[in-house]
Amino acid sequence: MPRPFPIALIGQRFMGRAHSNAWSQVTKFFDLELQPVLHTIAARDAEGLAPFARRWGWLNSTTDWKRIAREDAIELVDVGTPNDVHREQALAMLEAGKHVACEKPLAGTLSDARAMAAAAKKAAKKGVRTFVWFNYRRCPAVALAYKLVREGRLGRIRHVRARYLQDWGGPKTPMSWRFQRKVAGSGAHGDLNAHIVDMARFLVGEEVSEIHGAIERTFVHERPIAGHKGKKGQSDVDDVVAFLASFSGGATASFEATRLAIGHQNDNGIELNGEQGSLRFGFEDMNVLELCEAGDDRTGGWKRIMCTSGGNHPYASAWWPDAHVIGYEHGFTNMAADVLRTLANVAPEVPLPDFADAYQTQRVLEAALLSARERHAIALSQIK
Ligand code: SOE
Repeated sequence: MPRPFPIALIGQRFMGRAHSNAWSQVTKFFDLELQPVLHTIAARDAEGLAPFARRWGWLNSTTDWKRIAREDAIELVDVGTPNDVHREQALAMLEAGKHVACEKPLAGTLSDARAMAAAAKKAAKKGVRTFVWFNYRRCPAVALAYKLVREGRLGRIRHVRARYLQDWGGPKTPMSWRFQRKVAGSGAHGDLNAHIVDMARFLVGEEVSEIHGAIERTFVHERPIAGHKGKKGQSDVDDVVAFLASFSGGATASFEATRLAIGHQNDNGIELNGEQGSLRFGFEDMNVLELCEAGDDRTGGWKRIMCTSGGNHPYASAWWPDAHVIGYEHGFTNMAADVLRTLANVAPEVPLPDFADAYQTQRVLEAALLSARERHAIALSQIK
């Protein structure tokens, strides 16, 4: 019989919904030792809080997130808020001895991320764990790619080509926290390059050693303010950051994140080229992994793997029969399962990023911005 495991969530917008769904669904599909109890939801919007709690099954709600730290029954706190409050909220909960699962990026700034990683290291001495919601690692196709690379199916990795292209950031898109540097820290860079840098590090199994050059650009400098006809606000973050990098084992890498690529709605994609083969993944076809293995055989070429067969593909056995595909939400539920497995000392299907891991991604993001602003290469050894 699973043990009740009271949790709290801070944030009731997009990630509040995605995480509430994951916590409320996970034990319907995974057999786990811990049964999440949706104890408390905290958010600023008092008016929307009670309906949100009712809809998702949160037992309590509050507009004062700090109360959660004082609630002894709560064992894990899920931080689903904008980047500028990740540090304050995570540190408060770690100091209260609670496990913390924080949305990506770890923080909006390197200094905040560094403080979070340090607090996590201290809390770990008391058995407190941290996690970061890099949810795309838990697409079955990405998890399979991880296993294939670990098995050596591609051989040494030579090239990584990663992109995260969206097109919702045009001039008609109203101001939001995502366009304010003081809240988000950066624009498409911290929001989207965070995902593909994490994924590249996760799949290659190495750290980025150098940024050879980068470009940071803002095309849309002002945006309408919703509800205030004719008024505009300043967007002071990047709309695109692209950069070239090397991994410690010598692989070359390219990363591009933009919110202005018309026609690409959520095009999170990566391709790895190794000595023995290549693989490629594109989230807009998220159940498929493509593999091309070297060989002289005339019948070679790209193989299209539908990653939905339980037993063959990670996480697939929790869901539906072959080719009854899953979606964006299921990656979060797969991650909730791995968080609960980890907290019950059961190994997750693929590694879970903690604050220390996510801090390495944050260092790469910072190095890329420095390279763009100073117009020269940056060695990661320069970024502490
Ligand atoms: C940006 O629009 C965004 O919501 C990211 O913040 C998420 O991390 C990504 O999964 C979907 O797009």
